[in-house]
Amino acid sequence: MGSGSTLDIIRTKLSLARSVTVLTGAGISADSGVPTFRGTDGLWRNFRAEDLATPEAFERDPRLVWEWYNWRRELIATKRPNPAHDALAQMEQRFDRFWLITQNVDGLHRDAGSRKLSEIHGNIWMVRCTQCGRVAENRDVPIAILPSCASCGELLRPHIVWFGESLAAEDLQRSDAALQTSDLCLIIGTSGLVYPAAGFASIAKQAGAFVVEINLDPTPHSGIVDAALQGRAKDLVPLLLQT
Ligand code: BV8
Ligand code: ZN
Repeated sequence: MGSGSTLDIIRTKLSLARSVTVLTGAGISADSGVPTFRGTDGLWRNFRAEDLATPEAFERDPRLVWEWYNWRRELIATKRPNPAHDALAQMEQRFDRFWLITQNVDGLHRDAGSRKLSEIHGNIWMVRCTQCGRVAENRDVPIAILPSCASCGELLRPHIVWFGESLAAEDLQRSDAALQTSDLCLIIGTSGLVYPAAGFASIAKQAGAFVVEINLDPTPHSGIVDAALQGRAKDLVPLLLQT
């Protein structure tokens, strides 16, 4: 099917939907200038996210991990939501039952005005004490290395879910509830490689949702989705809202 008819089908599904769930990944922020993880710009000093975003890496070399996060904080601090983020914030207003699940830690959905939102991998502007567990917002760019807790003085870590760490139970429950009850599920800008998020499209599909993938390239999801639009999120997502 040409993308024209596919787009019409998706628009019709959206106009009839009573409950919409959206999952986003780094691809939606690529158009804001935030590097994706597995694209050509996914490396930093020849490390990969899987090497640095782990409790073991932080245990071994907290300075190196904080330097990586400082590099990303400095970069993300200058980035703004793009029309795809804006369109999803508008979509939230149009449906009584809408939920946005993001794997991104850049905070751009929140900046765009999204509130019905689960940041399932955390947020780069939040820090957590390794000792007393206190969570606080910290927007220092750069953050002093090594940062210490205002309450107990112990070492702070990013309040981000690393590989091998569990997602927050509340985020998992809220995401599952949304996926189980949605009749339309949009999967935008994710390579579908990282679990449990990579399994979310199947959950929605099994629950009877019409599942749509928006991505530059085919992904492991492509085999199970009901419709796919190939292209940039900033160009395609706003088109969904045009009647
Ligand atoms: C868990 C925070 C269980 C870091 C992230 C072996 C050892 C240890 C663990 C595992 C293992 N094997 C499997 C696992 C589980 C592991 C996992 O799935 N690993 C993968 C690599 C195989 N998962 C976990 O560890 C998770 N926890 O399973 O816990 C458990 C249970 C009980 C007890 C203990 C543990 C935790 C996963 C969270 C990891 N943290 N981020 C940080 O960001 O600082 S994941 C990281 O990848 C980011 O969050 C990112 O969002 C996420 C996924 O990547 P994508 O968002 O998809 O981005 P990517 O670059 O890959 O793709 C971009 C896509 O966009 C592409 O498709 C591209 O085509 C497209 N695109 C590009 N430009 C555009 C576009 N599309 C549209 N428009 C454009 N312009
Ligand atoms: Zn503390």
